[in-house]
Amino acid sequence: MSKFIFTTDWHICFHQPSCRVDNITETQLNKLSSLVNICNQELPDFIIHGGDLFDAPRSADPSILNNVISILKNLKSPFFYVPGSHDIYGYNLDSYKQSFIGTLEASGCIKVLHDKAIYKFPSDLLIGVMPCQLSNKVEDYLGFKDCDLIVTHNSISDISLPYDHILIKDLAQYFNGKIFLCGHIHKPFYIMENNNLFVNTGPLIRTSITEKDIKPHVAVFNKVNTKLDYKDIFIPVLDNIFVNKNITTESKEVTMTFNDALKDTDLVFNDIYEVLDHIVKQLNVDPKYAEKLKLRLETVTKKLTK
Ligand SMILES: [Mn+2]
Repeated sequence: MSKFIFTTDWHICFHQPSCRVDNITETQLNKLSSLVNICNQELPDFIIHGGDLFDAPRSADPSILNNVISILKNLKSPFFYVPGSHDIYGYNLDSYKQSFIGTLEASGCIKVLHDKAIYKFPSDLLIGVMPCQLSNKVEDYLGFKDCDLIVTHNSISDISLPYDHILIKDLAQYFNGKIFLCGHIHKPFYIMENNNLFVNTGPLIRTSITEKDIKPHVAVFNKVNTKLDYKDIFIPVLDNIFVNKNITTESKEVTMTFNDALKDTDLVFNDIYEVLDHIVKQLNVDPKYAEKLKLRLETVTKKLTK
């Protein structure tokens, strides 16, 4: 029997996100304490984190890091960590050592699983680890066929995305009875495909207006032989923390997401408006803001083509 908790994409940030009106430092430390309490009540054999613990590799001000360390030191279960895209510089996975994640590892709070490899875990579970940026191809996962769990910080999605990703249906056909713990895409899901369970718990700290409706939670798994039970435990959140009626701020957030989504795309579009339409649909952007973006794009296009 084994019991474990999956959590991912905490995105603890060093600056106040423009879309939130609470005191983010205070809120995120409270949230982290709630999460640690939940873990200590559940007492899993281990906790596994899917990456992006902080929103950026490091900050000049280490105060939040010290607070995070003192909270995580209270955890009663071992805490394993798979590096995410926000934990490293450029595409250099080794650079996590210079990030706050490296300091957390040195403090003994977390154990970083930094290589693409198979690890033997408490309760004899075999875990295949795919840290960030290492793969967006199904073939790269085939070495994990004997694993019980696969943890990844690459884009695994049920719908096609405007950047590199693997579709769940393409990956699932090579596996049977596995659990895929997915980070990176801030979209919570439980999806069964070909007798495999794909899980993403989404972010803990919502740093963008597009994440407003996400309910932060951890996933608790109980595996007895081949029988698997799982449940979500929700982290308490404050009400009304998002800026309302501030079109400028909200459209700025959407524009930032838009810029991110444009990176590394290999889709073909006939013009910039098709790109916009595609992203607006993928991200479920409110039509009001989509219209605002379109107007902005028209203004820029006019200026550039003068
Ligand atoms: Mn992330």
